[in-house]
Amino acid sequence: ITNKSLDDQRTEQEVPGLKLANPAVLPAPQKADANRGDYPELSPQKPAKPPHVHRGPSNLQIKAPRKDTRLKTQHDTIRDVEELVQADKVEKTEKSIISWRGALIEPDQSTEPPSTKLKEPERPSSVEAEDQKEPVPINERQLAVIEAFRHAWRGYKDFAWGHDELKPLSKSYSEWFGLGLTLIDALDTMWILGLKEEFEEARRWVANNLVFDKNVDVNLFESTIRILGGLLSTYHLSGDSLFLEKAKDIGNRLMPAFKTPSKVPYSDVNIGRGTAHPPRWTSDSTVAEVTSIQLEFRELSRLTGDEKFQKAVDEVMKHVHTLSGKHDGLVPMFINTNSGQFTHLGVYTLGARADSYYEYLLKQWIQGGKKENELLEDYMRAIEGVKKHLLQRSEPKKLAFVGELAHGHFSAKMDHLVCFLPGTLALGAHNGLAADHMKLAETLVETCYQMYAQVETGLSPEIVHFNLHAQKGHKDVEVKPADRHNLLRPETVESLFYMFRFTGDKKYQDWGWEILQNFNRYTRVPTGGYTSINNVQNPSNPEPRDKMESFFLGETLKYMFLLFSDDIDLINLDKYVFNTEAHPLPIWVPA
Ligand code: DMJ
Repeated sequence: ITNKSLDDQRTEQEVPGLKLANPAVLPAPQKADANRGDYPELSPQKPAKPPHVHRGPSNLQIKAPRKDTRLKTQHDTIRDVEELVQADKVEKTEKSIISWRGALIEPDQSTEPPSTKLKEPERPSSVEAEDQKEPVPINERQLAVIEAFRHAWRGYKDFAWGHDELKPLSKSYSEWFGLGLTLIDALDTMWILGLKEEFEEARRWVANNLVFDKNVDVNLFESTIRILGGLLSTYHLSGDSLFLEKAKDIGNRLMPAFKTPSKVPYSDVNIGRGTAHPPRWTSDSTVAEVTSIQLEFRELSRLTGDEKFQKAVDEVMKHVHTLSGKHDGLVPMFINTNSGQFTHLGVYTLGARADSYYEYLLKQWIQGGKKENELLEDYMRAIEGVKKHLLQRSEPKKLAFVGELAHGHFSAKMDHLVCFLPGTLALGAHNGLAADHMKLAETLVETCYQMYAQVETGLSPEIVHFNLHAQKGHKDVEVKPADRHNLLRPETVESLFYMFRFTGDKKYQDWGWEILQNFNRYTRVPTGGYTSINNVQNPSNPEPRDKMESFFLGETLKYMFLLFSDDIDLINLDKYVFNTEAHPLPIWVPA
């Protein structure tokens, strides 16, 4: 989620079949991550190798298709959820969490499909070694993703080149930071999809036109996950030091955000002036925002050998770890930059303003080689909190969903953003965490899919409300008029990707394929680009919003491409961890 307001939209109607909607109002906030304790010493990476940009994308080697796991029946699913909900009622004490420590890493609990568990001869993991592999043939669904990407890119190139976001209907652009956001967010996607020409052209823009010395306010979280994250992952994939230089530059310019009385960063930084400030109306920051910048800053320290980046973000995590105001590991949505305390206590969600806090707890733990116990503890405790307070079942299909808690009252509301959770749970289970996390992931990803399948266009709204009581003629999923927009978000496809990687069950690919087709049906603009829409319930007029978010290229299409691939070495999840904007960063101690 973003805090930005929508730019004024031009009302010119140029695209047959797509009608411009009234200016829409976007809901506000973002996501975040977690607490941390002791962290491994900074171990600066070896000096970067000479650039090898001319190498083709590392689309690795052909693997035997994995065995599909048994397809779960609806009955199995209901039983699993019942078990989980029951288990929640069983008292969960601090003790049980602590006892997980050390007992957690059980390779036998790994969710890797059987074929990948067979030990292969050790292969060197370096990028150079990947170079020598035969490229994997691209399958038809992946080709369809490439075609979609090219279509989106054409719109961006023709009407928004070098600007932040394409407005595909008005054939123009909008600026948020004025930093070519879509182009930077899309760099590693082009690399992974093998779009060499497009990549080289975008690289030239970065080399010649990307300048951070600008009097402009940027949001710390957004620019970290999209720009810093995008540059770092592109550096790793391409080996081109240009991207590391740019990453260092933006990283340094973001540092003033941490100069606050509490060291909890401000939300906004002027990257030209070196000043930072909170939003105009408050001195609070969003919890998710201040706790979901860690993967990127930690990696920047490792690459540069300059520990200031990691120190700053670690301080935030250590501080959040000790804070009171959590509810069985669940965190409030706001934190004050002066006092360092949580504010607006009593509201707990896995959606906007808290989401990536949970995601980054697990991912930092993985990034750092599974040594930082406080991160793991906080993650495990939070998932227990989710099960105890937020997990419910809908009627009539008894879909498991994650609702919200406000001052003791449960609300059956779920943001699409929450659909990152099945993927994160599956990633944790793959890394040896509790096996019931994988069960929960399976049930929740089914729900996220139903948030698409039960809606008229087959596209999910931004927010759904689940029915808790069976009513004749009512579906599980209800949509309020204010929530029926779709911003081309990635979370469900992201989770489908993880689920497919870890189970080999092709139903996840099929679900993703349906979603891609519905994006093509309802959001594709014939003259180039894709657009957010205002009404997922009206197939005859989905009311295009005239905006293509950068994460559609950075995340949604990338996860689609990876989902449709049977090659587990195409961004191997034992070597890379994706930041919350789908930019893969290396795991420091790969499995
Ligand atoms: C992206 O910027 C990131 O995934 C973020 O974590 C949440 N919002 C968007 C996508 O929905």
